[in-house]
Amino acid sequence: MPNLLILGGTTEANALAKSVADQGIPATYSYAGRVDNPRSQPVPMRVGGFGGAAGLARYIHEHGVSHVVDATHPFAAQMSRNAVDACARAATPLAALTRPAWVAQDGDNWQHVPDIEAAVEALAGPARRVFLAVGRMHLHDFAAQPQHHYLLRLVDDPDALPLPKSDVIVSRGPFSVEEDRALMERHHTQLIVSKNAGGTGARAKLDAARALGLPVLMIDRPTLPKRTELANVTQVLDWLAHT
Ligand code: 3Y8
Ligand code: NAP
Repeated sequence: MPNLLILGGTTEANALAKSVADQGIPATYSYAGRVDNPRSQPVPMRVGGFGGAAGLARYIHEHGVSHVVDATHPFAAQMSRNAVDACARAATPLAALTRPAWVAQDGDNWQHVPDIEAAVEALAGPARRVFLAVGRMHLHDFAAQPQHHYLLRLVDDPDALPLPKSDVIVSRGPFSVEEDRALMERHHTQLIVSKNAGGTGARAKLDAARALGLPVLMIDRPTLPKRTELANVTQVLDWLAHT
């Protein structure tokens, strides 16, 4: 019988957890502990870092983990690198459950930038009303462009904010096009800054931007190490059965 470790924190990880629970496959769902109240799961959860790749390798050994599925967010690059390193050390099968990057469609007005700092540089210039939908962890980077009026969407109430002119919406998503369109109209948004997360949970703001004819500053994904990549839960269950 496998003993699966799911590195979670995404819609896809949640779908996998539901599936393995339904099938009675022993699994543990792992959160980093980034937010106050992470969504509960139908399998046992653990919260917090492992202590680098060495810590993860130790966890795998001590808990008799037979397979690791990295279903973390495409921007959780450090976790993904650690998983590749730890599973190589522990000789434990690893597969990533990923989702394709978003691609611009007719009517989209996207400017691609390679990373967060390039997005900050691209915001140089006269003050605008910017919907900064990149979460909390990188807000301090944008303090380099204090001239804008920012609309911030965060999972938890922030304590201190590094941006002088900002409105905060506390909401964890998944989001809807109608809500995101109304939100941007209410705030007279002129530009959206988004990570290329892919998936369904965060794409509403892009469809709303298209409908409103607004430009998007799209932050491309970090490069990740080579590893087995699977596209859906069925492929993961098949991989589990044959690895
Ligand atoms: C802690 C665990 C589900 C899964 C929900 C997905 C969808 C909604 C869209 C916007 C973009 C953003 C952010 C976002 C999305 C899903 C998914 C996704 C983006 C939770 C969750 C955890 C986190 C961590 C959080 C980060 C932040 C990023 C908010 C749970 C809700 C902006 C990424 O306050 C903080 O410290 C937030 C930190 C990492 C990025 C950042 O840099 O701040 N996610 N998000 C996970 C852990 O502890 O291990 O409670 O579910 C999960 C989800 N967030 O179906 O319910 O699957 O992508 N999460 C981005 O994509 O740009 C919001 O507002 O439009
Ligand atoms: P990260 O920068 O790649 O990871 C930083 C450190 O956080 C890791 O080295 C690890 O600590 C710990 N960590 C990350 N994910 C973990 C997990 N699932 N379980 C246990 N420890 C974890 O990660 P991040 O970008 O901060 O993302 C953190 C969590 O939020 C992940 O679960 C991710 O799926 C979710 N998330 C992130 C984003 C995003 O935009 N980054 C969006 C949606 C959801 P140790 O080195 O101590 O092991």
